[in-house]
Amino acid sequence: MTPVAETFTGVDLNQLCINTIRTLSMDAVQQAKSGHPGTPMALAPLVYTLWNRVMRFDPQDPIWPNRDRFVLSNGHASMLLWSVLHLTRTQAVNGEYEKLGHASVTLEDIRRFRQLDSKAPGHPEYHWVSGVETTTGPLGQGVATSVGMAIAEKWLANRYNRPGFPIFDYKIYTVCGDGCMMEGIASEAASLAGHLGLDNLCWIYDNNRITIEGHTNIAFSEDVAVRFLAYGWRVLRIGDANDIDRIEHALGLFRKETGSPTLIILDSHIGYGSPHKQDTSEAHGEPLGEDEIRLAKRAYGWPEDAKFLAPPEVYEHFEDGIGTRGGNTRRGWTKLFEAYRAEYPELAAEIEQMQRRELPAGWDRNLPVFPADQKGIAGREASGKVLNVLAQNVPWFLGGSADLGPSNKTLLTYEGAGHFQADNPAGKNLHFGIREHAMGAVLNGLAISKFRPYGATFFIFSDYARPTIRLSSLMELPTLFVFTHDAMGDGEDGPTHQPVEHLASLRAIPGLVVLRPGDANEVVEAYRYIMQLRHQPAVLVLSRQPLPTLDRTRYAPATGVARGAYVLADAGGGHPEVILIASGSEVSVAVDAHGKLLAEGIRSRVVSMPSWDIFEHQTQQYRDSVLPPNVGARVAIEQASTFGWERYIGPSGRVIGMTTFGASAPLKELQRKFGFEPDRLAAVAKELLGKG
Ligand SMILES: Cc1ncc(C[n+]2csc(CCOP(=O)(O)OP(=O)(O)O)c2C)c(N)n1
Ligand SMILES: [Mg+2]
Repeated sequence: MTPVAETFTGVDLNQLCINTIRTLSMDAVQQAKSGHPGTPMALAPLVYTLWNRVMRFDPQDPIWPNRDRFVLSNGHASMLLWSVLHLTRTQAVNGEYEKLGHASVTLEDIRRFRQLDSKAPGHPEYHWVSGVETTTGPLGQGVATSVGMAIAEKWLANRYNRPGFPIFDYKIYTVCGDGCMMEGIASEAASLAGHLGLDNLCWIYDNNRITIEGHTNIAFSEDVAVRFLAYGWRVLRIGDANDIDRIEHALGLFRKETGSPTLIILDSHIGYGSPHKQDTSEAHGEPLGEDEIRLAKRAYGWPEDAKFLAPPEVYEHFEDGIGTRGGNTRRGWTKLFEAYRAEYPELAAEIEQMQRRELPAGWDRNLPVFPADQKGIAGREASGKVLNVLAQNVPWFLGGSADLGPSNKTLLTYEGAGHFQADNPAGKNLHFGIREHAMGAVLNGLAISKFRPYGATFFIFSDYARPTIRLSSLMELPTLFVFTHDAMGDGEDGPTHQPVEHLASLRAIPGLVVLRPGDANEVVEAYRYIMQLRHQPAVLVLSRQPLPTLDRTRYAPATGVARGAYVLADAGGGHPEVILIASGSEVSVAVDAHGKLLAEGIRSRVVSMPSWDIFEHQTQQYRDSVLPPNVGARVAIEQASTFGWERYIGPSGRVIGMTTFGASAPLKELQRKFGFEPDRLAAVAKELLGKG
């Protein structure tokens, strides 16, 4: 072992900690032969100051509800996070929120940076490493997600704090770089945060003027300060990223700010200390090289040949700083919470339930049951009724739309629902404005904060939220996306508004539950299923137009939704010769075709298949009972891309779906043009049976 105690006697402890973060980062990237050393070298003083002097975070309990949140939006600088989680000895917890009794990130993990199973992966991963507050890497996502976290804190403080009981008063600190500043999602999110006056939110912008292709002056010359002032933010500037007292001072100003979010612009030097690579894009994303690392270590006054050196004084200094402060604050809060529980037992119970992602008793009370009705009701209408029930039963179930509330039917209209604004943090209706991308990230930030949030737009514009849906699934968050105008139902609006490939592309996202219910009662059952998810996001795809409400005394109950696909109507005796598989608006088309086929003596079966994903998770036995392997004559019908249906129709089946974009015309004409009609379906079924 290196005789560290001697080596560093008399060295300033602040500097020792900062240089430990820097050198661990350089060594890890070098060892992995990949990664991003330059920004950790530059931002080590910031992260050190924020963690050790300012943040209220207890490394012993990284999920304590009132902790300050730290988001590393420039996720490529992940070594900053791995270093600080390691040096503060932050503890690991599992998905059930149990403490595991060991460190979240070990020195061995850092030695194995970016290797399989290491707790120091390439980018921060929420579901994988304790202490990571949100997954980052796709630039702009972290900053936008932090807006959701800030909305969450405002809502929680308003609902649960009582005189003398500041149960929630945490802050959100988000570090970002030029990349995040350039991404459109950051602009959407910053605009919303400024509008909402989220004074619990601080973004720290690493203004190093370097990205991968070189100096930012090749593509980015706007005045970021003026831009954020225009959004309604307070803007501070620190001219020297190594000045930790200034950094502490600026963070203190943020903590006192009321009425606006704060942007701190921090002028820094990427690759600080590296004689040949500082201020160059080479320092961004490749190892410095052994020789350059030696030179940088020399510049820091570090032993040139030491590798992965973490002096004991550094752990002690973090223990004396964030460890002590965080521990005291958390213990004080726990005592406060005990007193709060004695005085407000119901509110305390709510908080605890929410933290465990449980649903309150009676969460499904008063869910509607829709009577059979040939004229029926639109998916979005049924959804609106369900949302209004759930939001009353579950305090932390809330959401809104990207300006399409009246169309998506997502507005909460019951008395007292309210609208979330700067002056009404109690509101349950969120108004995202026309900002689908930020909406998705805000939902993620709310879900990370243990809310059950939903966000809505037209299904076609799921494209604008797709990166956030993907992250939702990667993070294993129970967010809900309510997408209406699911297919050709948008008729006259034409192909710009008619989704084609969207179902297929969302079905391809691992872990995402995609549901396209076939009638109003399937909508109710879809919500019932979704509400019980704790670690999976869901997408609800709903019709604009009325769909017949099926007579469930004649057909199988809608509870079959919980199995992804179920036999809705069958041939007498249960031995079909042909199977019609449908989702959403095509379910009633299939039911009609089934009637025609039965009348002609053809034994058909209708399978309603609202969710591939759920169906895939059923037993083989169940799946075979729905789609018997010996029945090869199968027709799937869905107003969407045919892509992927082969898996259910097999080699001898057919799909009635879309292979082109749609067209601008009334829905009836489109149904005729593209073949979404009972006669066409029945004809294809007969062709398959050789009876055409
Ligand atoms: C959405 C997205 N696009 C592209 C990338 C690839 N990428 C990773 S880092 C980076 C440059 C980021 O520059 P900056 O934020 O200034 O980081 P710095 O080099 O200063 O640390 C790019 C383009 C990404 N991670 N996410
Ligand atoms: Mg940069």
